[in-house]
Amino acid sequence: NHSKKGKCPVTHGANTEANDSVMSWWPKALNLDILHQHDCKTDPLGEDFDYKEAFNRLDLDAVKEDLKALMSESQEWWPADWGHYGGLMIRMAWHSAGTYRVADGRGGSNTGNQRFAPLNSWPDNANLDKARRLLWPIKKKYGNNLSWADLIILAGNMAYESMGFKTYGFAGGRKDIWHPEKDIYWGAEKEWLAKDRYTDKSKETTLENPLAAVQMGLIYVNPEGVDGKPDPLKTAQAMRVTFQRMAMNDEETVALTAGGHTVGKAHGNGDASTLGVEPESAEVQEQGLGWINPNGNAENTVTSGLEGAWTTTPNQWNNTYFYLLLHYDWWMTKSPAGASQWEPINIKEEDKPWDAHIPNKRQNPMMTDADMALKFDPQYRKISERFYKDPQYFEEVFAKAWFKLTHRDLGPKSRYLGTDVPKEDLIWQDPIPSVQYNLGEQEIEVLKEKLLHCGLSSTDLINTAWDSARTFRGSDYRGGANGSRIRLSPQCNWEGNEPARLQRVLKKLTEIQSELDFEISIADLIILGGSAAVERAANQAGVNIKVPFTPGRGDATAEMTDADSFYVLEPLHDGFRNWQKNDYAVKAEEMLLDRAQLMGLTAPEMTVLIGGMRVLGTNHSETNHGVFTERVGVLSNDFFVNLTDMNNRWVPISKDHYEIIDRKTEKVKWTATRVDLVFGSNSVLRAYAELYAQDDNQNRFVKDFVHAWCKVMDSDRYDIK
Ligand code: HEB
Repeated sequence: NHSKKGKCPVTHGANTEANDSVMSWWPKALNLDILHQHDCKTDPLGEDFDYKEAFNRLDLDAVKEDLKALMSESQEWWPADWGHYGGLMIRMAWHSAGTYRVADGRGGSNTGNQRFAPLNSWPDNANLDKARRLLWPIKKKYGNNLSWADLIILAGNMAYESMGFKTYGFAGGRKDIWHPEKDIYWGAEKEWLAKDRYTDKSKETTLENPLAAVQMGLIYVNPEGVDGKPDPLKTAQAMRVTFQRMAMNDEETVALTAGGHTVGKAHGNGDASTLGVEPESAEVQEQGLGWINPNGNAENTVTSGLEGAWTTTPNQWNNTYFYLLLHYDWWMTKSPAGASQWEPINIKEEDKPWDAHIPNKRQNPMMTDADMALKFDPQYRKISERFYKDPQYFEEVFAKAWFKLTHRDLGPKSRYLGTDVPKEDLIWQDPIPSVQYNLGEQEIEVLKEKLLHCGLSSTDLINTAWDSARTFRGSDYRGGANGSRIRLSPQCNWEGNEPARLQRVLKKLTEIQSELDFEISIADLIILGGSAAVERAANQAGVNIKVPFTPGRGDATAEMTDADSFYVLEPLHDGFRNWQKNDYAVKAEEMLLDRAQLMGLTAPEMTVLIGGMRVLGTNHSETNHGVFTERVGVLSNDFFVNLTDMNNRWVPISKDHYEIIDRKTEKVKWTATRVDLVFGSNSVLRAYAELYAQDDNQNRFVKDFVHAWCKVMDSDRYDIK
């Protein structure tokens, strides 16, 4: 596209535009960049910056007062509807949180990613650039102590508070990123609002997983109906699927939608086609704003294209949403911008909201197809009627659902910051009891000896530790070894956890625990056992190294565990243990990469872990794939030495399996999977494999393995970080 480059009078040799990446020649290559996003070079605050400390210095009450005041300080460049920015701020907060999906925990409000593409330019996020710009004076004032990510959610809360709704609480702790995420799969489409996310177009339930929005560029569902065709019953199905994908049940879905649309309005009083381009495409003079309206704003604002408020009093919290929805009949009509929307039949004059900008003029309220779904879908209807009759119950459910929506991806309560954290434990926070004991060096050494001579093999100890820790995902901070939920259903029955062996190990560990004259949790024992076995394996390789262990993990009970919400953490593959539950369309190495990214590993860490796990003999169901060594159990660099040895050749024997053959003798030496061989074939991974195969790097290999091992074991220890 850029023939202009050749003609450029000033030589420039850098690839300065996004699609000039050298890898665009090989679009199917593994994108290892996802392991190295948000590195220290993009972050101007540097590695020493501690957001936890910074946030704790913040005068949260002062910020809250400033935010409440801002709500009614209308700015000429973007006049507030009814003199109040509440609706706009709440929509911004909801769209920031609403990208979360349970399947992989990615998306959500915890990074401030709405500042960047693609989210800053999604059609559904139109005019939220104005909301963030309105907040800039507050961000500027409180600076590093208040991240954009936290500010966006807090602004939503303060919008509600300033309109008379008491929120359930607020926790800080969302650290900003400084460039667009590379890991999140938002869908394969190359076109906004395209229609190809369903394997079966007639079934809303066949929405491609993990996606939680029905079309590219939307947060959830199309407000004008599925594929833009109004049909509240169909829309209800699409809502059910998308809200479930973010862990919301029917009651929460009705509460959120109604509570959201109790305030604010939709904007479509004009011709949407005259709007300027989205922020990411806009000219420099627009200064990061998009969707510029040639007809000005205020009463002419165009956002979604729908036009009107939902209630009589759009800048006050009350129950009129359900009154209007259920009391009146509604008919299908078009907004001035031509969007499909529902309007009431024979509405009383005093039930109409005032115009948001023109004095003394009343307007019809409106409903989106999604609002009508709350009236026509039988299950939603029941809930709507209950909420209508019992406003206080509606408030309670909405307050908790809003808190969950805006905090779910922040992780467990131990990550929450600030004075407004609700005291109560909530089941979706995966609570873990804190422990009181403190173990000394001597007790730890005694325990290690016991564990190494209790009759369990090193493999038993290492695998159990690994399995209990590997569920961790940095996307929403769920999973991990703390809580030892591997003891509980459903985890103890997951095929990936080899239930029979797991039971044997847990039984032994419980025995050991009961014989001690001091306290230690099973969660700690599991990790200590694995780490002691790794230490022994390192020593057997001739490297004298200590594997650090930090006690303090608690044991959760079944009552503290929302068992139904754990299916998303089940490993369906684990490249580190060379295993796949089924045959998948996605290549094994891509699944490994996805997992490594969720675990927060770098490419060298992923590499060294694979090489180490193979020679330790940790494969699931004791297969020998990739175990390129004669000394199984010794933490040697043999995997890399043999993988890179040109005396061998590699022959495919089935879709995912290979034989390693001695070129001279033609004997089969070992077998391997794609996950093993990718470390010799991918040019970047091979570079790391060669590094660890080098004669001078055996010590480094062991040191790096131990470091990466501990990183995985401690990945959920927010109490010590
Ligand atoms: Fe909503 C607005 C849709 C949910 C909150 N939304 C809105 C609009 C639309 C919608 C279309 C308009 C925009 C403009 O401006 O134009 N939503 C929707 C849908 C759904 C929803 C489809 C699914 C069902 N929301 C929701 C939720 C929430 C909300 C959940 C929260 C909670 N929204 C909201 C608000 C608003 C809106 C607040 C207003 C804004 C302003 O005012 O500006």
